[in-house]
Amino acid sequence: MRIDVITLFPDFVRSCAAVGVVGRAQERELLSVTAWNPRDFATDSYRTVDGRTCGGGPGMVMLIAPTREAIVAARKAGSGSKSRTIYLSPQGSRLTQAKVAELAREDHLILLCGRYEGVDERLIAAEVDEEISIGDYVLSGGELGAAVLIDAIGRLQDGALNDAASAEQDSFSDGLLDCPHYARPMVDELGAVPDVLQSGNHAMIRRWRLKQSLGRTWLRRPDLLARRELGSQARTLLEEFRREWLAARAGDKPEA
Ligand code: 4GX
Repeated sequence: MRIDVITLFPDFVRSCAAVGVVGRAQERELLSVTAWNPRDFATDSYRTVDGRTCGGGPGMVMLIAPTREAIVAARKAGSGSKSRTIYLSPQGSRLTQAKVAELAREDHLILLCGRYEGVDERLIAAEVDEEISIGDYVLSGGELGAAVLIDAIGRLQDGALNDAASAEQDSFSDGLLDCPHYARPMVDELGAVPDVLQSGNHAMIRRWRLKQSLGRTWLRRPDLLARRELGSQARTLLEEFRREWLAARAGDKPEA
């Protein structure tokens, strides 16, 4: 997969994409991230990339011409494959793991990062296929959003994770939060690893993990459970978790 990023801070995007799982995916040629700077496409001697907002008021807007030339260059660089152009902005639809999985199947993405008050609306109308927001807060530019997308998409490329099963076990891949994880020592001054994980009974371990996932989702993200139909085993496990959790909470209360 090819990802081109249109940004006034190409070094930041390159360095984000150079580390960890995504950096390794690039080394394995599963993914290639290229950053393009509109400033390199500006034609005046000041290499201007922004202008005052029309109608007055504070703030600057990224100019059509140099930004568009950068997009055109990125499209040409991905010769042949049709590309999908995404603008990172708080006005976009909220990013989900389902959207990440969908984008991970594309051959060529172009990510447009706005600075200042954003990009001229006419460029968005003409060149952007879709607006995505990484969350309901305001960043100073789209680069962190692009980095989030590259990371989440990059790790889903076939061969990027050393253990392919780990992608399937992620939080959200099945709409539930992840279960707790432990490593040796089995007993530490901070406590012991739950007995079931030491039992070697893999059916029991699977059952315990699903129960923990359901319980944590119920406690921390009930909105995720509300959107989803639970099977009969899951309902039983969640009921068991709830009963134990309520009993433990009652036991903690001094007046109980
Ligand atoms: N998820 N930002 C874009 C420029 C801008 C300003 C106004 C459109 C209109 C963000 C987010 C985000 C800050 C990126 C403003 N664009 N990006 N930038 N939340 O906050 O993706």
